[in-house]
Amino acid sequence: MLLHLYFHKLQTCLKSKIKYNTMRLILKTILIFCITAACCINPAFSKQNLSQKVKDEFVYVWNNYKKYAWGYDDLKPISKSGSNWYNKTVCMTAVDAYDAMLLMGLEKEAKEAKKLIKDSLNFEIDDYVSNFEMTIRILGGLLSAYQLDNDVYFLRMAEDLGQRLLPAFNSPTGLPYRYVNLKTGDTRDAINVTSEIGTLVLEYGTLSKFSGNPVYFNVAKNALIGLNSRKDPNTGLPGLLIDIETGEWVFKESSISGGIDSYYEYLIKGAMLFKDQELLKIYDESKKNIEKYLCDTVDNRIWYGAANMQTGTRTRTEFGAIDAYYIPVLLLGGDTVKAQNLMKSCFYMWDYYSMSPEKFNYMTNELLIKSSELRPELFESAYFLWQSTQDSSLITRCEDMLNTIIIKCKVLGGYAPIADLLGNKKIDLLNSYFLSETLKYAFLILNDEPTFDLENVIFSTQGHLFFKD
Ligand code: DMJ
Repeated sequence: MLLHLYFHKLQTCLKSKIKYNTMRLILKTILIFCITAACCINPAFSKQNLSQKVKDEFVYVWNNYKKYAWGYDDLKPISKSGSNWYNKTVCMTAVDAYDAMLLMGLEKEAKEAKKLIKDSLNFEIDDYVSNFEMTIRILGGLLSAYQLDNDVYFLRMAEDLGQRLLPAFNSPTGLPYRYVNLKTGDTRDAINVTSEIGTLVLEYGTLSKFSGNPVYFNVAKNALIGLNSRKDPNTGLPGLLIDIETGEWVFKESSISGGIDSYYEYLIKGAMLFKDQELLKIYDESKKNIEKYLCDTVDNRIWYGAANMQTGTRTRTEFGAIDAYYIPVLLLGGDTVKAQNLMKSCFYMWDYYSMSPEKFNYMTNELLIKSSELRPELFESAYFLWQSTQDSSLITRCEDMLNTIIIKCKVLGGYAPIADLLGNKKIDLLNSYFLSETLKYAFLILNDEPTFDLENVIFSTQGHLFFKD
């Protein structure tokens, strides 16, 4: 019947010489109608195809990594090569992606990644590494791998890494140095970032749980408490940068954004994973201060800006892709309404630029940092919001977002982030979070048949899985 109608229309159009564009529009409408009808008749049809699509894109990236960057930390999708963060590889892409492979049931790829890790990962590296990045990506990846596939190798490697990172905490305040040499234990950079100090407790705490050595949990929790005790007594807000030798803030601007972000995330997630009332109390107080000093409403949309940590006065009205992380934080803290409102704002931002920009001014819509870096936070938020509300429009949204990134970022050597949303230039580096988070959360929301029971899981800031007791 439909086909008949279509051909009838086609004939009519040809006769009346309707332009090619009109024809395309009609054809597109019919196609959308057919797909929608097929999905309504069999909803499983749609979801199965969508989750398979995410898996296909994941495998596409992994195959390019194998071809052009095997053994390196990151894939460079434009120059079709690889690069390392330090003077030796830490197998970042493989370690970060491994649990996503297990979740997606990608057995062949998981075997390849595990072999690469076992053959090449060695922490005897005479270089200064970031305590934060090594923790969220490598320590988190290894511990998640251990919990999912029970191979004790992963735990042994996590313990080795944990031991090598520990000297970072040898400071007068107990707050960690930013960098530590994995071979010598030397440290550097006493000026550290709030999020980098406050985003360790999930991984360190889990290492304590499995190794039986409490030192890891203690140093990481101590860092969180240390940050809390140094918040401004007037506003209760933390700054962005602190001198960990003196305990003095050196950049006194507060926000929920990059540089502070996952500190808040680990207060609530740490409280939940370790049933820690002290962390919960700090989170609850923090939330009140955030609402009081950082939240703005513009045209019925809520945003979070930056403020002077001592006075609470607004310093910037900026928001960006990364800030959507606050939606799952709000959900975990029990504020579903606020989470839904912030989700609307984030979709507004995505729609305005056809992808989430790194930063824009929410008062003027001006683009401030023009790149769009294939970040996970919007998929992550949609997944957790869908979990708590079952709002199926979120699935449609994610499908659209997935299609957009396929169209805009897929290149011959993998996926490349956008350097400038107003132009065509791309960035020649695919961050490992694209596999460990972005595609993982896209898969989770678009998939119906989970391979693991995720009921008791807390996802780390890098998308790794930590099971509650
Ligand atoms: C990830 O590396 C982590 O989520 C980190 O905490 C900050 N955000 C990036 C992804 O955007």
